[in-house]
Amino acid sequence: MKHPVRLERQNGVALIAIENPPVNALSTAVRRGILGALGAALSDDAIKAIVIAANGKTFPAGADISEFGQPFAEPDLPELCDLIEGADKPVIAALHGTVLGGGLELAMAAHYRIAHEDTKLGLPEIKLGLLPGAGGTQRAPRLVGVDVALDMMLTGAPITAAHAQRAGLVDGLAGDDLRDVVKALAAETTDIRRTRDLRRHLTDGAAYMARITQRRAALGKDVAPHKIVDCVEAALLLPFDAGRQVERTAFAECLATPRSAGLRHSFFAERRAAKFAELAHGHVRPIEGIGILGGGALGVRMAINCLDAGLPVTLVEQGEAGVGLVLDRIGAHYQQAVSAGRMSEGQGAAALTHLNLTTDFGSLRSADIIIEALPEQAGLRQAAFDGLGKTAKPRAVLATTSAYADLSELQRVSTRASEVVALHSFPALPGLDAMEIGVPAGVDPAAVTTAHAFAKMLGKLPIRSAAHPGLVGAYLMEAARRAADRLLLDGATPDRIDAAMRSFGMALGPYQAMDLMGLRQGWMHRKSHPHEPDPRYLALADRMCEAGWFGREAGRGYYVYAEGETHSVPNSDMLQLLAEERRSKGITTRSFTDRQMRDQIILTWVNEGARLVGNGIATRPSDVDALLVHGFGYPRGRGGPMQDADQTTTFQILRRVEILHEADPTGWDIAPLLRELAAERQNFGDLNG
Ligand code: T1G
Repeated sequence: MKHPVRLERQNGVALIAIENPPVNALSTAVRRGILGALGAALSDDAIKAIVIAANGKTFPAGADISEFGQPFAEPDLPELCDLIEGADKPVIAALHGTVLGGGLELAMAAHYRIAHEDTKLGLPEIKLGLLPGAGGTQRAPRLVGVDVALDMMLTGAPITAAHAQRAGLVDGLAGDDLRDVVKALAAETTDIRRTRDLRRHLTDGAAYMARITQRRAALGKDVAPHKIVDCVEAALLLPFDAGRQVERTAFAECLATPRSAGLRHSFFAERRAAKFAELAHGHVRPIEGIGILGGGALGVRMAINCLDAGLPVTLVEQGEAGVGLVLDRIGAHYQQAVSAGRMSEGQGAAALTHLNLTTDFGSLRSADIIIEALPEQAGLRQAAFDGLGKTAKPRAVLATTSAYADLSELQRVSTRASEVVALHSFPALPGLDAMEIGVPAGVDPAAVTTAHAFAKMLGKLPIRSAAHPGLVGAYLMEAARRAADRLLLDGATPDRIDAAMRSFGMALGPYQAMDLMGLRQGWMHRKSHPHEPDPRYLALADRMCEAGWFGREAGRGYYVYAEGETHSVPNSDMLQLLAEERRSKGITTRSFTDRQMRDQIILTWVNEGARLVGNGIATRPSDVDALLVHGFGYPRGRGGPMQDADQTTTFQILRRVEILHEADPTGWDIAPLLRELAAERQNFGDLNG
């Protein structure tokens, strides 16, 4: 392994150059390298000043997050920062890229900072449930004052180099000649300005404390924000070293919280999920035009996503009236965006100029990706793919939005087996940015990488599943529905279950989510894939669909959605059907606590996730987590159900599932992988490599 830190000497200036791609994270090896180079430079009488810089795309973007939770290795970053600050020769940091977290803390410990004009600087530790633990809570207030310091730490949002200069975080800006500018500056610098000694932002104690009090009053219940304010308060009230001790203790407390573990798990789960195996050898084809077949809710939403990403769209809908309706819906979306100030009139008009609405199926022939967004109607999708196989240009990616479609059948009818994938989005709610890409056997890697690139262009998190048939999201939703339905059968109600899951932190409860995504798809799937006879099967969703209660788009599902109303109310007719179902099965109802309902659903996801990983539909447990967080609104700070399960042991999880199985054998088909991991005393995290 190439040494991650190099020391160069020139004209009395030592350059400590960090090289640890991709983001120069301050791993143990990098910290050791900096320590060694610093020691050599300080002991070399020919060296008058020191520059710390980094090669590659950025100055260190933080401590190495993958090292947290592992046995600690010297030198620790706070001590290294203290040594840099304590150097008896001027130390200047040359900043570029995204200087974040521990990387910015290292820079703040230098005596001066010069940044490339495009640099972004931030303290995003709060996004990991942490706080700047290498002196940042003590140095930032001394450099930029209590307001900017707290803004940076409590929001985690980066600031521009120009803002940083105005605030006093950097001393100067440079262009692409940054390295030379800093070396020249170092050659003429003799003064040593230690951040710990700066007092100008600490002189008005009353004003400082007023800001501390004001910020503290606005905090929620999470630990890290309170600890950040405590540390910044200590920067005023205590000597520097004492303040650093307060910070050290506070950092350890944050690191130990399940929330931080969950957020750090999510950070890597999202990046792991997006690294499809095909990226290593498939190339991305040009994506210049998108074809969409079907102008229902899914097709309209997909068209808007594409237009917002600047992609020209040809959308085919049946009949002039249908085309007119689609234009009204898309036009209304942009009208609303303009009136809400989210875009200008010109932007709205420009988006619509990239939209070609037509009834002509043949207009899809030029599209690079064609997305079928048709309703779940027997035979409709097959006919569409038969037509696409005859119409689409060679090597056009043919995608269905369906989570239930049998992709191998679509490969067959289209005669384009190497180009067929699924592209499934989730309810249009904040944070639900997953796009599940279903990849059947025999697909060209270039088709997969092109679909992956398309998802990223839409700002989605691509998550791969080996469609079998049906996607991971569909199986997880069906599993949650089955588990929740058994609670309904025994006495719970949809609104109680939904409320329990929302109080757990889910964006939506399962029945709200089903109403939002529509009940028809699942119903059509169940009709075409009859389940094993099960005396405890609740036919409620099927009967609702027979009555046309398909969910939100039909105005009625588990809830009734009154026109123009912002909130929905439970569908009393559905509750009648539920009561009939219970009577027909001779059920004596019982009550459930929120915790019982929540555990039943989460354990279902853990068991189903284990089944999906075990049979290869999901690539790894953390993909199941990423899908539930970014597709279903599972609280990101918990990491996902598989991560939650790893807070105990698979042995204990198996025991709890076995107890549920004993009480309701047809409701629990224990995943073999869960048994294997429990027997091996392994956890799901062991499979996330
Ligand atoms: N540690 C380890 N790996 C990291 C990393 C980090 N800090 N940041 C990124 N990576 C990996 C990432 O997993 C991926 O790996 C690759 O780099 C590219 O990342 C003591 C406690 C810098 C804006 O929170 O915000 O310092 O998938 O896909 O879109 O006070 O990465 O290629 O194997 O995101 O160009 C504080 C987190 C840490 C910054 C680049 N720092 N990183 O975005 O690439 S805690 C952060 C980011 C800390 C101190 C505290 C982004 C980025 P792989 P990427 P990108």
